[in-house]
Amino acid sequence: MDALAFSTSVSGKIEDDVLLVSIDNPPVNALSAHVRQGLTEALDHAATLEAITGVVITGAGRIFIGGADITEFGKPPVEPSLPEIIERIENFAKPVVAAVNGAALGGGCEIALACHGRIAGEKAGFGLPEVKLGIVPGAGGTQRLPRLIGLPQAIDLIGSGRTVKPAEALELGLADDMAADPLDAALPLVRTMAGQPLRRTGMLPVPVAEQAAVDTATRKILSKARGQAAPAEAVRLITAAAHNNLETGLTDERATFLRLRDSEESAALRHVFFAERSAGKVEKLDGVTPRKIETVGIVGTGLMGAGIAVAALTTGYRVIGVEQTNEAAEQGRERIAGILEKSVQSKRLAPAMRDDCLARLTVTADTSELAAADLVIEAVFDDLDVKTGLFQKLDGIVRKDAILATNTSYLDPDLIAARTARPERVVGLHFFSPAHIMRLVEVVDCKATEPQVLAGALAFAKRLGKLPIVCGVTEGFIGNRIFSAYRREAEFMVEDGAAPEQVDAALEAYGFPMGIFAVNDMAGLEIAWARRKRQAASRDPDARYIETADRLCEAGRLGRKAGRGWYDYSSGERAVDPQVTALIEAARAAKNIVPRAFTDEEIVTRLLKAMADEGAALLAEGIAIRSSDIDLVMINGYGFPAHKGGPMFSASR
Ligand code: T1G
Repeated sequence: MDALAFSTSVSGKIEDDVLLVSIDNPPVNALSAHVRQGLTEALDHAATLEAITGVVITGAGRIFIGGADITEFGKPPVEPSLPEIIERIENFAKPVVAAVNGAALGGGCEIALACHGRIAGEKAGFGLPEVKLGIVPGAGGTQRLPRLIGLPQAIDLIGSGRTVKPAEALELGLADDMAADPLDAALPLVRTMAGQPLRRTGMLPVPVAEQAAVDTATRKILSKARGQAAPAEAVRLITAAAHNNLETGLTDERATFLRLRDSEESAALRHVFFAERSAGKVEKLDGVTPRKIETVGIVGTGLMGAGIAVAALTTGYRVIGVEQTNEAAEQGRERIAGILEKSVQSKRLAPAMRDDCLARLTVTADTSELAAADLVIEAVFDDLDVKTGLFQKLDGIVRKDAILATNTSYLDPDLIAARTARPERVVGLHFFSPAHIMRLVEVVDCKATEPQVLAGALAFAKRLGKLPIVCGVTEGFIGNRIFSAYRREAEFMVEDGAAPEQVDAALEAYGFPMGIFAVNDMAGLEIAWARRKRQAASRDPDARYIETADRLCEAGRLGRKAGRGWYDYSSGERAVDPQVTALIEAARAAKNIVPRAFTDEEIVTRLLKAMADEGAALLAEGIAIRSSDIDLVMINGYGFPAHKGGPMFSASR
């Protein structure tokens, strides 16, 4: 039977007495207008042909339906709307079954929920991730999902936005059956339904749930919401489904979706969504073949090196860890094995995968083993002579086409490269600790770095599942340079009258998980102190300099680990310390500063501006490729709230 073309992206064919409808709208089968129109045509066709006893809907390629087309948000609506399609499917006279061949997300999951049956293929995934875009499901998800799987489970899935795989979908009742090829089960299923009363999801009662279970699920979601509206609204809509009829619930859901879709929070989260897909796109690398990497050498298996080793091992690379002595090598291996074991305990890693990782790991004191490495990453002490000495030694060991990557945070990688035999193969890979958990990696494009080397490092970071941001060479690259400006502005305001605890509280109210002074205490004050001492000779004497942090360090108040920093931790909790207050007052007096009051709004506005101004400078200097990259660095490396979009997005509103 020839294929029927219902629209440019929706086709059908008759399989005996079943109309098989396929959505083909690359890259993710989003429910663009022509998909919705094609589905309407297909349903009209099925309704009119007596010979057709049922319909199966599936996706072409690896995705079922990736959701509504979020590029249509903010544009004039085009009929038919998704809710219209969904209501049509649910109330269709003939059975409609979803053959879920891949990700069924957002509106895609809502289409599946409206179907009278759902078959999960082995690559199927069901999810309602709308809260990650600052919205709630807008086409029945909050009303149909609880009817199918119960309130607590629906609160968990919609509130977290996570995707469930086939086995869990079956267990939840989200899928009726599983099959390697979902069509193998969908076609027979729809035939058994023909002529029978259909289970219409929206007509099902919401199963009675233990209030305690509902409360627990709700608390878990709201505890992570941190100032976001969408998760709380989603929970409200879902719990209301238990005592509203479907129509009332759908009306409330749609109004809430439209309101949130036009909110600042959703604009920010959609900005982040698209920013993540733009990151790592480097025009000068178009057409460049990345250097092939299979074996990764890591020199230094301390906290950072071990984390990088785990990230590489769990991605499938062979890893050669190198230490200075056999004893240190053994400790390094134990550290790596310990991290893998923790991943197994937390069910993030299967035991067999752990064993496979350990089989691909060598940790040795014999640096010559790095001759086998395609890429060597140094994670040794952040000292220029130590790092350049190591790279000079590696010049005589590794192949001439091997990449040498420095993980330095503050040193100048151009200086390191210039002292090696082949500067063109040196690149920066600035991981954030713990490297096996933090997504962000700054990929530093040094002056001499060859395009294939940069492309190889970038491809490696992507394969690790990281969020790689390419940047040029400047002190602190993108993140630490902006963080220094942010910290400087905060310390200016403290010297002028604000209290550290007020600054931190204002930042936490804005959405940061932790204020900057608490962050400094957690990271430790000594690293920044050492850098300030290193820079003292070249510091601009006319620039305002705040001594307070130096005074704290001189007094041994090096942060949380030392039990005291900007705050006192002797009680186990962070507490304001009168000694610090006195120290700040003394610093003001020494400069004849009369302290003044600050509002929280002024504090946040000035700190956001300090970050955005430094970001603008990074763009002007060509260090950052695009402003959205800067937002991603601050969100993923420094706790900037994603639902505020990042410093550059925030400054643009
Ligand atoms: N709309 C438009 N474009 C999208 C899109 C979408 N929903 N999803 C992805 N893209 C683009 C993306 O920008 C990129 O573009 C390309 O597709 C490949 O994406 C009514 C209202 C589906 C798991 O939140 O999670 O439904 O960079 O690199 O890694 O209640 O895309 O190539 O130009 O991510 O294979 C809810 C979002 C929408 C899912 C595939 N759905 N997408 O991952 O590809 S709201 C979502 C994803 C909604 C209803 C509400 C992932 C994916 P470019 P990619 P991938």
